Amino acid sequence: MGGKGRLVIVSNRLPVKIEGHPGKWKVTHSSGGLVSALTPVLRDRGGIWIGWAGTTEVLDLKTLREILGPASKQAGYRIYPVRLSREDVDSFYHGFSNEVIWPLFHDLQTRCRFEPEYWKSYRKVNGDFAKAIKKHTRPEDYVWVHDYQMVPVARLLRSSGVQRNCVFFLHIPFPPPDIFLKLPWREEFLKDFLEYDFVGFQTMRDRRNFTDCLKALLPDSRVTGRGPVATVTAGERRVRVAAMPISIDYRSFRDTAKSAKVNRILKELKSQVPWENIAIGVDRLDYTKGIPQRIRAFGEACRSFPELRGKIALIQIVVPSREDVPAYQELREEIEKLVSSVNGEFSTPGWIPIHYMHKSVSREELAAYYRLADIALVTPLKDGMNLVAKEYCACQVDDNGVLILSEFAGAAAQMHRSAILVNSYDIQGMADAIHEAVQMPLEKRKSRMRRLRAGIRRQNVFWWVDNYLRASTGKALVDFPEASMAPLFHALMKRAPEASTK
Ligand code: GDG
Repeated sequence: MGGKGRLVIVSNRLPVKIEGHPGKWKVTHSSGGLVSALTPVLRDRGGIWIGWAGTTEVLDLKTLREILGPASKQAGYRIYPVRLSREDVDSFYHGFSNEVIWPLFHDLQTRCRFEPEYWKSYRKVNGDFAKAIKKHTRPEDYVWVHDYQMVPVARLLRSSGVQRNCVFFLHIPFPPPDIFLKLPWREEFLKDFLEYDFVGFQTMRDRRNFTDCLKALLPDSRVTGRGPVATVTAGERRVRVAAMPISIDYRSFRDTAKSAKVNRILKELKSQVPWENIAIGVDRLDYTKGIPQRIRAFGEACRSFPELRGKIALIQIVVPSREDVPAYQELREEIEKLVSSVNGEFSTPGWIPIHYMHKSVSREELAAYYRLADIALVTPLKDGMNLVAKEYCACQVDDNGVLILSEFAGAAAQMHRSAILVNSYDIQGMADAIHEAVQMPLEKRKSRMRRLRAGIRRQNVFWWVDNYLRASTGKALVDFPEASMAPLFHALMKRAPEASTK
């Protein structure tokens, strides 16, 4: 790593997306965990973000840059778009990424469609990303590639004769061998990971699954070292593999939650949903998030514990996602049927058990909902991390809330001691957990929430990126004299004393 290297983030989606039509282009923020986690980091330190702007309209690069220019200026870092055609989006994005890797890596292999065309398109689009990296970066830059849509980038870059410091982070879980081995292109895909200098996973479980797959498919590979960072040797490749749980900008969520604007929204919400116990669910529309199971569990809680009726409400926010994929449309219909069935069974004049919203809310509204909720239901069937669990806690400025957390979320590895852990497939178990949360004495709620918040405050997103940089480059942040590093360094310094105070 040279001292002049810039941070280059590469991900399928840019943090902004282009919508509209010629003459009326609109640039909006994209949502999702990766963007939520990385935006504060680049905003603080500058750098480059390379990705797709979410439109398949045939726009030349000059026009694309013109549309994105103001957003890039405002963001404080450079945004370089990669163009994708409609066919690319169908086969690479909806196809290989979301109908093969996404379900397979969330242990839902029966949802996979192993189409050979998808694989070809996946590699072609990754080749396009490799070309963009070649064009916009310098040899001393630090290229940080993100997530399952972009695995072959390092190999394709290398095979085109370009040398870069390339590291990778997988935001989703890595499956165990009995599931991974079903992938028709398993060996090549696994070898793609080994083309990076450093590969980060969310949890030790994911890293172990990865090294178990290596042992199964590449018997001459060796894993050495214990602790969060180990070394894999396979043929001529030596790659460090690590468990590095992602986090949130704790301070920003906490401050938003305390702001006058959020207090105003909260006051209004309290008058609209006056029940003693409010539970909240916030998820992208996705079958991995366990939304139908959660709604059934909430109905079961109303059935099994009649004393809850009239006293508890669930607010379920479902953010539209992958709307043109039939499986997601079916999921939406399933959720809406379940909501109306529970509401039909239990509503009384003046009380509706489930308040369902299929829309995205502003960050302030989100913080107000988090504050309003006495209980968070974070119950994915499987999740790399789940940032909602951490955001909910950061916004509990009165230390009041109870977190009900799926044992299959990566977040459980860090939060299991002070959350109520559930098996998100166990409807009765989740209903019992809701009852337990309602009954939990205030002091117990507070001491658990304080512990959860202290953990996230310490291990926030800046801690994550600092750790990642140290582990992947072998240098501390202060060893990078590049000016663009300074803002992050200052951000870290500002945050350091806070860890010991509140
Ligand atoms: C992937 C992995 C991993 C949601 N609704 C609204 C809104 N959101 C924001 C949340 C949160 C983000 O979206 C969702 O993050 P998750 O972590 O829950 O999930 P994925 O999108 O699936 O992300 C996941 C993550 O990457 C990071 O590594 O944790 O496991 O699957 O930040 O707040 N934000 C606003 N309005 C909404 O309506 N403003």
